[in-house]
Amino acid sequence: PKLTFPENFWWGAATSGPQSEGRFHKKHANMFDYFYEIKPEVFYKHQGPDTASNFYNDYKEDIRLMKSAGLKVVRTSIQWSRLIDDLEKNTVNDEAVKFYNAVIDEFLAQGITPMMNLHHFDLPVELYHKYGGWESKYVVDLYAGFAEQCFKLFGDRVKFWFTHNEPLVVVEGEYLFEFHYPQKVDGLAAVQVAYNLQLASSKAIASYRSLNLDGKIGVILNLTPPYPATDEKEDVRASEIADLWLNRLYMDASVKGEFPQELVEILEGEQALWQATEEELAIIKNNTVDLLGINFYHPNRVERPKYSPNSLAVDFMPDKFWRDYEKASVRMNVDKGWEIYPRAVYDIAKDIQENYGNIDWFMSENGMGVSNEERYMNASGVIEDDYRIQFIKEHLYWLHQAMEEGSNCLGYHLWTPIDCWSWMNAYRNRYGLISTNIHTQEKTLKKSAHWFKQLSDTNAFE
Ligand code: BGP
Repeated sequence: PKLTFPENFWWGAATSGPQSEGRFHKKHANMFDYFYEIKPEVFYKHQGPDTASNFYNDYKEDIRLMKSAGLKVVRTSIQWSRLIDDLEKNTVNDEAVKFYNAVIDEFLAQGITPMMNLHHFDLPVELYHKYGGWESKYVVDLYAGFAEQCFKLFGDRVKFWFTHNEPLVVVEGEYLFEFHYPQKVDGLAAVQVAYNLQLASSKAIASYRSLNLDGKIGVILNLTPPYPATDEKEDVRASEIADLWLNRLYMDASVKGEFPQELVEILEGEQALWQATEEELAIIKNNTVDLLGINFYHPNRVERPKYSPNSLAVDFMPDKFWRDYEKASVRMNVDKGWEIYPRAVYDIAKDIQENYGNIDWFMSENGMGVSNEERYMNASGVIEDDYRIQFIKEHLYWLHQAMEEGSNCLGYHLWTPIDCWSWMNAYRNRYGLISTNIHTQEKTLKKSAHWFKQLSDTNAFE
């Protein structure tokens, strides 16, 4: 059957500054720049973020290619470690201002709506070394100052802003599971950082509103809908707790301005509740988002904890559970080890509709990471990624279904427009509509780019 989407649907794709620009002319190192300096061996094939996908030098050509792939909206991010010269005095770097102005103007000239995110795992590392990074409320205030600079400099042309990408991943990667620098395992700090990231988001929103700019501001959250692995009550309960910690903490605070009472009680019971003041809670209450970006990659199959946790917050985390979950009947994205379960898109949309006032939202990331993608290259150098087209179709099918039932979904963004660098995985998993030869930086539309162009031109697919 033919599925049709609204006329002005946001067909788009997402990337980030640290994963696309390259380190060229950057004054400060962010957390990942530094991590690579001290431990290159933990990155796939020891490849770091120095060149990324060379967007700093190639942005014109890249944006032209994005246009050819039918993208109407593109999200990237402004790097704090690039834009700000003196991190404490919050002064701007002229060359960076020139660069971001040129990028924004180029997007607009090509008829692409730029969306800007302000934090994509890329805190300037000095702020971690001096103050403990997101553990510190002083850093929260510095971040709000950086955000204000961005709004003032670019808010006349950028009409969609996001305060963070996946705050949960910062909490997990830096404070629980050791996959991001500083690789701490500290449940109490994790709880504080989760709160501070929320406070930072709310303060940035407050600053945006006080400037009276005519745009919208939100946050990008990765939702990993939990499904109990069995219907035994221990697994069902573990799944509820996972939902509180992974999803509701950020969703409730961002949309309703308060933290889920049940989670607060659990944390209080463990004497692990964050240090919150009345004044901060009022800022959170009064500065909820205009819209939500939701990243969805995989569901969680939650089982009761199997091990004895060595820190409090680990007890709430289902990470270990879903990593262990594998069943022959489940279709896996084998390269990532992530289960493919498109129906979760419908469940997410329904949840937003029923529990979050049907707030405006869009799918801000969804995608299929494939390693060794060159194996699908045809004689003329084009990657024939029919699996990606199929993947997108299946997710759109469920999105469409939810929209038919009244979900206010405004768009679908693929991760990512152009194959880019990605954290520990470096260049391992390719997600783009456009391929990058990482040696020559040559970029080529994949088969999916042509398909996506048609989708975006017609607002429909069969
Ligand atoms: C998301 C991040 C992106 C990107 C993506 C794919 O969680 O927001 O920045 O990294 O995951 O990740 P990877 O390339 O590691 O498979």
